Amino acid sequence: MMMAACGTKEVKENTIAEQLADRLLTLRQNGYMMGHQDAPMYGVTWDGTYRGDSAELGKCDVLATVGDYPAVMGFDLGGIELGDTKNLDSVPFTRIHDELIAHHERGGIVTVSWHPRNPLTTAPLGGLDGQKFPEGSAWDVTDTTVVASILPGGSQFEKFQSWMQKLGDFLQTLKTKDGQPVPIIFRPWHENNGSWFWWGQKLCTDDEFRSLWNMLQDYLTKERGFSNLLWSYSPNLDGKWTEERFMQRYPGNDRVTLIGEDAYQWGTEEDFKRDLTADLTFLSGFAEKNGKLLAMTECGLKNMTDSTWWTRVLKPIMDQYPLSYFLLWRNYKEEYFGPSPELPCAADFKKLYEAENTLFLKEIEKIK
Ligand code: BMA
Repeated sequence: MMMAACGTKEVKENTIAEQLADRLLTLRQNGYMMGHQDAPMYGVTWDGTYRGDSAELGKCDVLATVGDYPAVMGFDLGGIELGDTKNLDSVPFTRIHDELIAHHERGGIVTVSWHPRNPLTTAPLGGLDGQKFPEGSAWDVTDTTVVASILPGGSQFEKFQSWMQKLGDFLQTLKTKDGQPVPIIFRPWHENNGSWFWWGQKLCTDDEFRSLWNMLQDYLTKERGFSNLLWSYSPNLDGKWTEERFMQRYPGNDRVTLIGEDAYQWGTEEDFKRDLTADLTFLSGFAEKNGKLLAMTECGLKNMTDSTWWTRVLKPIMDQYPLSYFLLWRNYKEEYFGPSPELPCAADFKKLYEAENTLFLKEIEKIK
């Protein structure tokens, strides 16, 4: 944070992340934003991850469905830690770089997650570019000492330091044409109350988890000086939060600006509604009490098996809470969570688009 002298008064200059938080607060007065993971990279019927294929540049399933871009776009940096050229979903990092900056420059908001490989079990040189779910991926939970192994004194400490460095090197390149760092909602160590990632609930102690969070945050903010990252803490849909349980791994009010959760309907509609309502009631109360922003950091119904799900199930619940945004997960041909013009759910998505309180790019681009 910079302090500039102005006459006798000290005037505080907001960091880029603080400016983003202010913008999110302003935008929230108009409703909540629609977000989509990997929106400009590929869709249900197309793959634009090949840089040479210029016909696919700027393409986006949400755009094709409603004529507007999502307000928020999400990107994942899994694979950057080993210097891969493509992320775990086969998206070239050069492309992530370009699309992320392009979305910021068109007035949108960007969020970044990270599925780093398992530092203890990954092969010495890592997997192939774009490869995932081998042994050694973020989902490799065969060993419960991984987090301990990368903390100071652990056997993989040096290795993980170099992984953080590679992450930092990539983040460093995310600048506008005039050299300004892009404001980013940064969302590491997500879904940590589940046990499917090596940083999950049963894979480390509360203290180890907090040390992991702090090590990455202190490295990026203190050592590397990133002041454009708005830190987001996003566990998974739980259904049974109590303040005591939530606090066990919450990194702390001084370390988090936005809280939210990843909430998919994997089971019945009834269970989903009940759990999401319970969680958002708890999280919104916590956010209000602690001065935090609130979001559905990931959500969706896989392959839209119910074509009215957005306006019938999701929206009525979201309408009750002061959310900044909801981010539908990626549209991949085998696994899609967003709309596409030829799908039955396109009609429902248009209704979502037309609702007054849902914000897409055109409704936020002028509000800086
Ligand atoms: C998961 C799935 C995977 C993907 C990962 C990271 O939820 O969509 O296919 O690799 O997210 O994007």
